[in-house]
Order: sequence, then C-alpha cells, then structure tokens
Amino acid sequence: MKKNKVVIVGAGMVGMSYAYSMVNQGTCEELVLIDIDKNRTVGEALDLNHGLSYAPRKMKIYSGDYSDCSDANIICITAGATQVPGETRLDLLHKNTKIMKSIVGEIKKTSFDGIIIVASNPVDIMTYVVWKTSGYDRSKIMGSGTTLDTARLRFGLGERLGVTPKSIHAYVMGEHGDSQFVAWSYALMGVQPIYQVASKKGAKVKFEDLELIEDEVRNIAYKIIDCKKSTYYGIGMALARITQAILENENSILTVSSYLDNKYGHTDVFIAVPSVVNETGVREVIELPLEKKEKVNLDDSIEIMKENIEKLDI
Ligand code: 6V0
Repeated sequence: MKKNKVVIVGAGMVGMSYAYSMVNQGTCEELVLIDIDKNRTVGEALDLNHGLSYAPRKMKIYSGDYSDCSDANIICITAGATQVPGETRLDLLHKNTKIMKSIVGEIKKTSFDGIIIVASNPVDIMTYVVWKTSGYDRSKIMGSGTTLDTARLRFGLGERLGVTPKSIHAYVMGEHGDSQFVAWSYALMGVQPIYQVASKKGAKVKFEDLELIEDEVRNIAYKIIDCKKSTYYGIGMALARITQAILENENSILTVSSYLDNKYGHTDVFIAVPSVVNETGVREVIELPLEKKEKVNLDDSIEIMKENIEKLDI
C-alpha cells in the first residue's frame, strides 16, 4: 500500500489540472487516469509523461482501469457534468448522482482500502452519495469542500491588505455553493484578527468591505464560467494540496467536506468545516464556537444539503 498511488476518475479539465499540479509538485509516485473516454486518458498520460524530464520526481503515469484501484492510496473523483452559464452547482444534482453511483459500483468490485476525495459538484452532496452507496468508513471519504473558496478568500484579502495569501488565516465554511459563508470571527492577518485590522483608522479593508469580499468569493466561479466556460486550475491545486496532506500524513487543517457526527448540532451530512486531514482521511472535525450569524449560516447551508439529499434515489 505504501507506494503513494493516486487514481483520478474523470480526466477532464479538473482531473487533468489536478494531475498537472501533482506532476509539477511531485506529489505521488504513481498516477492512474480513468475516464469513460479511454482515448482521452491515453493521450493525457502520454502528454504528462513527456513533461517528466522536467518534473521534480520520478513518476509512473498511465491510462488505467478500475482494477488499478485495488492498491491505490487515494481515488479522486473528478468525473461528471459541469455547470453551464446560468446553472448553479445544485442543478447538477441528478446527473452527477447517477455518475457517482456507477463509479462507486466499479470501485467496490476492487479491494480498494484507501481514501476517496470527491470533487464533482454539487460536491458536498456527491460526497454524501459516494459515502452512502459505498458503505466505506466515513472518515475515509471527503469532498474538496470549500478548499477552493478558502483559497479565493485568502487571495482576495491578501491582495487588498498587501500581504501574501499564505499569511491570511481565514476559512470559508458550509456548502461549496451559494450558501457558503466566511467565519469572520476566526479570520486573521498573520496574528491579528481581521475585525481588529478593519477597525483601525485608514484600514485597507474596512468592515463594510468584508461583506463585499464574501460575496465576491461566493460568486467568482460564475464570472469565470462566463469568461471561459469552466474553472479548473484553482481546484486542481486545492486537490493536490489535500492529496499531499493525506500522503504525507500531515495533520493539516483544511476545509474539506467532512461527515458531521453530532458536530455543530448536526449528524448525517457532509459539509465543509475545518478538519484535520492525515493518512487516515479526516482524523477530526474541528468544532468552532461560531458567532450567532455564522451558526445560522451553517445551519441554513446544512438544511439545503439535507433537503437535496432527500430528493435523491440512493
Ligand atoms: P469535464 O472537463 O467535462 O470533465 C469531466 C470528465 O468526466 C470527462 O472527461 C468525462 O468523460 C468524464 N466522465 C463522465 N462520466 C464518467 C464516468 N461515469 N466515469 C468516468 N469518467 C466520466 O468537466 P470538469 O473537469 O470541468 O468538471 C468535473 C466536475 O468537477 C464537475 O462536476 C464540476 O462541476 C466539478 N468542479 C468542482 C469544483 C470544486 O471546487 N469541487 C470546481 C470546479 C469544477
């Protein structure tokens, strides 16, 4: 099992941006591409292999099939339909549920015993579908959640404050979608609370800007979709980051979509909350005492997830 093998199911824009990030960062030793379009994976594997001379580590990259899942550490599901202009992530619900069920059916035929990361949208619900239909341990399944939105928030704040996004410690929580929210009460620039930064005279980011920034993060995917049809580089890098946290047994805190078991007052739902990620998957969900408004936002987000899960044939 210890060979750092990653299988990507869905070699489209998201899957391949993820693969490309991993090749450039040397995240894993073995990378397998699976897609219903076999030709596509053959071409993509060849193309990536041709870059290996310039990659930081030796890697084995090939077009495979589900039998390659048996000894994989991670399967990342990036297959499925994408939003077209005018569609929300929730509009993809039924199309992608069918696809998740068929993929899980194939994985279950193998002796796979690793971690599954789900990226297909609506990601929190697709993660639930994968968990429910697979019967696998819930800690071994996670969605990409708001890892991308959190990176967007850090970028936006960092730009305005004139500091690197790496020094912004702030989290987007809830649905990877329209009901997401920023846990502002825990947002820091370095060691300074953002609320404190915003309250200073002449601050680069004022209180009234925080809501605008939050809206911008929530809606930026729609702008990207209008401009270039889909988003993929950011999520590719977010998935590579989650993968590294698992393979390196990092115990990193990431806003993946995790199963809530009596956390934040909820059970039986996957939603993005700060979670400790290591080689066992989600080691722990961190339960923050949220401000009243933030807790209402999280409750609303979870309510939307549950209403949609009830509509599904799983
Ligand atoms: P794409 O470029 O159309 O690629 C999808 C791929 O899935 C194609 O190559 C298909 O052939 C393949 N596919 C479809 N059905 C199956 C199946 N049953 N088995 C195997 N492969 C299959 O889409 P793109 O890569 O842009 O998006 C993929 C998914 O990621 C969509 O659901 C997006 O909405 C979602 N995104 C998730 C994000 C996140 O933050 N979690 C961000 C962006 C997109």
